[in-house]
Parts: sequence; C-alpha cells; structure tokens
Amino acid sequence: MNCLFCRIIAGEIPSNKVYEDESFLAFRDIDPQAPTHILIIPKTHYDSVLEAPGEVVGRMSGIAAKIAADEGIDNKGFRIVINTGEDGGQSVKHLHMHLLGGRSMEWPPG
Ligand code: DGP
Repeated sequence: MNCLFCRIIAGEIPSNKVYEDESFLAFRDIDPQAPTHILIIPKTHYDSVLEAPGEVVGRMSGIAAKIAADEGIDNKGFRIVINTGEDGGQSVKHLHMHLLGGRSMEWPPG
C-alpha cells in the first residue's frame, strides 16, 4: 500500500485521532498551521475531490463542523480547505479536508 493516508487508516502509521466512524477518520496534522489543525479523510481512497462523490465531501464538512464544536473553535470561526492537484498544493494524493482554527487567518493565504 503506497498511500500514506491509507496506511494511517490501516493503523500501520500512528496518528493522533480525534474522530472515527465506519467511513471517515480525522486526526491532527503533523505540521500544524494553526492551534487547531485537523485532517478529515474518507476511509475509501479517492485521489482528490475530483474523484469523490459530492455526498462524501458533504459528510466531511459535517464532521469538520462537529469537530470544530468539540474543539471549541466554532464560536470565533474556522477554515476548511481541500487542496487539489499541483496548483492547489495537494501533497498527499488521498482526499483530505483541512480544518484550521484557533487563530485569526489572513485571506488570501500567504
Ligand atoms: P496537503 O498539502 O493539502 O496535501 O496536506 C497534506 C497534509 O498532511 C499536510 O498538512 C501535512 C500532513 N501530513 C503529511 N504526512 C503526515 C503524517 O504522517 N501524519 C499526519 N498526522 N499528517 C501528515
């Protein structure tokens, strides 16, 4: 298995999990860009959002909102991001949603 996030799902690589159900996993980013920086991924492998059904992406958004509430960052707000492809800055080719919060974030990002 070559996919890093599939290996995290399989438990071959440890992760700091914050949420799991039968179809999704969420864990803390190894290189956090904000006080709260969590990745939400589907357990089914999709290279990117281009391959995933919209329902999957919608469920990821719902999980991100739930985690934001659990982390206490829903009140002041947060950012969710799906980097896609080369220009989008996607480094791991397994669909993932970034949940970032706990600080004010500039726009556009630097
Ligand atoms: P992206 O650039 O959108 O493909 O984001 C990939 C993210 O994955 C990046 O923020 C760093 C994170 N990451 C890479 N390897 C690991 C790992 O082994 N464990 C964890 N927890 N995060 C990782």
